[in-house]
Amino acid sequence: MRQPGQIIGKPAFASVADVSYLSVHDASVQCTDTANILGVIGFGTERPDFLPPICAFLPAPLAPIGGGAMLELWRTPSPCRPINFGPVTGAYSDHLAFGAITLDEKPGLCLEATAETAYLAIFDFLDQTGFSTPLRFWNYLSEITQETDGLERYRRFNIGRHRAFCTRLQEPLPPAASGVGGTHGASVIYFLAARDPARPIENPRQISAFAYPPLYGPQSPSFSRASIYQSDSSTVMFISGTASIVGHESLHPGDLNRQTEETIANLQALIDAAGITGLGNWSFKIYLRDPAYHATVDSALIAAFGPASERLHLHGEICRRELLLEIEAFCRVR
Ligand code: 3EB
Repeated sequence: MRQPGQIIGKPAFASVADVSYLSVHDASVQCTDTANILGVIGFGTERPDFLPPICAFLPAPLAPIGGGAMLELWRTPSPCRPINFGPVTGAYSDHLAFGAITLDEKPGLCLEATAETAYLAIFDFLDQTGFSTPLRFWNYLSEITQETDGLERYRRFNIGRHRAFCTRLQEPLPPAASGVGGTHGASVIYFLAARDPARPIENPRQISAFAYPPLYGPQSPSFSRASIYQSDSSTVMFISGTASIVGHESLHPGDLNRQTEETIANLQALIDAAGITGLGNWSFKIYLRDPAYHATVDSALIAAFGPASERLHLHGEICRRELLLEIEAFCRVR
């Protein structure tokens, strides 16, 4: 029999943080106790009715593919409390904090400045809460590949993020992240943070993103390819947004099947590089330039990781025009 609070299809052990991708209905059925909700992200929905106003909620500018609205739910084994600081809204429990911010893009202000201001506010939140180490960032930017005054918005974002990291990031390497273009609405950033750092992991098949040559913009993107976070009770792996890039080059432009294979080879390389055994259930978020790619990518992921993995497909713009998809992952380690 299912225990209260146990997540269907998931192991009964309590991971330091756990994610679920659920329809609004399934989430309302499962979340009879909302005390353990660290944060919720809405795809194709505003705050759902079942979620108490004190729970941290962020509507994301990406639409789910293949059905109705979806929620990304981060839960922890211990109770969560809300915490807001400046423009950052979030929550924390024993080991982790969650936070979210919507970028305030004012006319006449460049995205470098807006991104730097947002990240500085995030670092203020981290300092204030004592969860001073960011573990994982999600960056969803509107019109990500659009040029303004001769420079692409993603490249401008990289400049602003880097400036904030230079002055405030305490770790020598940037955390894992995803960077994807939204299809509607304002740009947002959300994150998980801890009191102690994760172990960053790079992909031997790829040049580190933070070492990309200037071909991809005046400032390379600040993120690690993956990380392992170990608390006293459990270990989890975060894999950053991963695409069909080998070295620093995009491979197989326009070829969905081969980009999917290359992306899965990169995910596999990161898992191998992590050198850990006992990897448990996988959760994947799949960002697709065209919703029609859904079936191809989903069956390739099932073939590689099994049908028990959790998969959320989202319609988003990838930050390089030639890339058709990007996949991120979260894994509980036994
Ligand atoms: C890449 O490998 C693809 O800017 O935070 C992936 C993950 C990508 C994170 C980011 C960008 C970011 O360069 C794009």
